Amino acid sequence: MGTSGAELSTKIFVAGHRGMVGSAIVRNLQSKGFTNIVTRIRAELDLTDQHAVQDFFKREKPQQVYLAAAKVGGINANNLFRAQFLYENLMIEANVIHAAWSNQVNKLLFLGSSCIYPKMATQPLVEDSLLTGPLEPTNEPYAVAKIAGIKLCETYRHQYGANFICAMPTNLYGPGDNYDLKTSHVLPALLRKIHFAKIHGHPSVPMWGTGLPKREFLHVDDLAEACVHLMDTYNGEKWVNVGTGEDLSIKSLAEMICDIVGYSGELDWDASMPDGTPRKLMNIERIKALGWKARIGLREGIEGVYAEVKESLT
Ligand code: GFB
Repeated sequence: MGTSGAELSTKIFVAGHRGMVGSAIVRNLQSKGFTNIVTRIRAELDLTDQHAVQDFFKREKPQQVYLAAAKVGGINANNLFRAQFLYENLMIEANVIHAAWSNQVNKLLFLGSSCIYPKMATQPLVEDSLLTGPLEPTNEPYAVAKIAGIKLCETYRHQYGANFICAMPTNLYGPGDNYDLKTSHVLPALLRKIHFAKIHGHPSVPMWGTGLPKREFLHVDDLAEACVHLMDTYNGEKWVNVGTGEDLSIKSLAEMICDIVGYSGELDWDASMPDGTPRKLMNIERIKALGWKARIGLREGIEGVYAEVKESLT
């Protein structure tokens, strides 16, 4: 293995293994032959409970931690459940990062989000644009929590020498996504809505916003590969953007999904729903220089996901 010295028997805690990101990391580690992966469902370990997290780390003594546990959601969930997005994410990060340090974890990878960058930051978003301007209001609580997570890793590194690193993924999709239309991200929402309109013969599909904002989408299996690669090879203080380097408008995404699903009706835009950030394309020079790039093209990735979930979408 690489510079982090991970052997296949390294005891690895994947926090959030039931989520889309955590489950992809577990799949990736298993495919590489890692044999000592520790996971806990929420009923066994509530990550917002400081004492429970401390007890767990004391008992299990993991050597590495992937911190993929988080309260996440699309623009509507972020906007509505503002207190929960701030409180739960702060608690999870503070508890896990502190317990990892106080129980001598060798290395931890914290997962953030592209929404940490200012709403009007220059595109593509470079890592150094953090805290240079105001955040997008719809997801400010989530972004503030994720920025706090980065700062925890940075300060535990400075004060205690902890090897805690951070990855900042762009918008993600893939197996295990959330298809609840009230709380989901845009890509699964569009797959479900457009599929529904097709099978019920509806002439149009209700869409939120103007369709003009641009987003970058990364398949979660590509992200998992990036995380395992960073854990293996990267020991830097600076957080690392993870994306494809390409974006498209929400309207173009919707048209691509109509094409994949085989739907030829209209898109009915509801401008009373929020657009969110106009654009958040990642600058991915840093991770490219570290030897990683995305492999799954957007169309191919959506086709794969659609084939998997099609039967269950109603
Ligand atoms: O993935 P999403 O919900 O969140 O995408 P963000 C929102 C964009 O898609 C907005 C449009 O421009 C919406 O107007 N959109 C159109 C829809 N139709 C729909 C729909 O049916 N559902 C949804 N959800 N959107 C999230 C943040 O921002 O990005 C999180 O809230 C996180 O904090 C995540 O950072 C990566 O991309 O705007």
